[in-house]
Amino acid sequence: AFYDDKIITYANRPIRPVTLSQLVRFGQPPLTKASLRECAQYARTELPVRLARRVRAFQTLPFIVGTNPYIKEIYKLYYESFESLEPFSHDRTPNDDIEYSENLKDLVDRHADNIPTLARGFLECKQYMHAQDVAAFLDDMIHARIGIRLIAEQMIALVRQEQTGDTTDNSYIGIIDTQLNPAQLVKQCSDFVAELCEFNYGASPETIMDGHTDATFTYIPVHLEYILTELLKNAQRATVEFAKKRGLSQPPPIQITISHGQEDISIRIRDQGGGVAEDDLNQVFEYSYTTVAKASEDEDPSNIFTGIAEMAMQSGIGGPLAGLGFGLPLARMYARYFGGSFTLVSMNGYGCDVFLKLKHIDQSMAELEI
Ligand code: W6P
Repeated sequence: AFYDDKIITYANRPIRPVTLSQLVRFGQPPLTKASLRECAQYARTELPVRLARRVRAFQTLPFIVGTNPYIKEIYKLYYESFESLEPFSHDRTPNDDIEYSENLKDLVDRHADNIPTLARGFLECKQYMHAQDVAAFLDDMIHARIGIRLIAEQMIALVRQEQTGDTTDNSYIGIIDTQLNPAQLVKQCSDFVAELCEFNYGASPETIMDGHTDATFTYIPVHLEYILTELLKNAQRATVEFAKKRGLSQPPPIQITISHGQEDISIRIRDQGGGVAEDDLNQVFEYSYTTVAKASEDEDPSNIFTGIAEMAMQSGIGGPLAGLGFGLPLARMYARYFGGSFTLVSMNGYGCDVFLKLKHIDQSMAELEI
């Protein structure tokens, strides 16, 4: 096809990593034509490169895997997205930001279910690929997807900001919050998870918070929201199940400590859910695409995993993946995306500590290659 050569050309161009501070600078109020132009110019040249690289990644899969309907569907989606966005990279002085932004919205929507679809595809191709190769492909794909969506959504948000003339003194710059209060988001996420936990188990643990609960930093709320929801879901579920097993009338509380340091914001989530056996510790971060693919077929309403996934989907939080075997690897990928980390420490027979560390934006962390 006509676009095959173009895809090779674009895919061979280097990625230009985006930094949080760059994204913030683009949208620094007052939003000027020039800064919108700068962001648009970056998106217009960068997205085709990133999409072309995704197309190429699919082309490296074993031939038979590429014939799988689910895999092929996502491959075609990337190919078509490249075709629809590539023309926008040519104009030197484009005046079609609104049309471009509509295209990006379409891209974001159409790619919404990529990961469960890919999971389904790879499940059917198990006999043709090693699990490590699938995991490497998924790591690369999911990492790239985060970046593509970040650039697209920032552009969409800035165009909307310009359209609505919204220059109110809110703390948002596009999809970035310059005054994100982690304690507040922890509260919001733990209330949400507790409700689902209550619904599935008839009980939920209390959340106790201490440390620097007034701290604020610059971050992407939807990323932190995803990470926290995922971690809290695991912590609450383990706590309630372990309390039942021990015949406790009340599940013990989850303790959360927030600290605001020179370079990072740290969040420690401490549960008394019995901990994770040594042999299972590594597995916690492995893609379990079996569960993702299966969940939509046979949903067990008594299972908090599927229950939460279903409700999270309806409320728009977490998406269709929540708690389905992709949850923790994805949460860790979000944490690492801008140089953060999270570590799970098990106190066997008692509970788990999760240490989440996120860099302040002023350290100008760039998205990291994996
Ligand atoms: C557990 C297992 C787990 C995973 C992630 C976060 C917290 C917890 N607690 O027992």
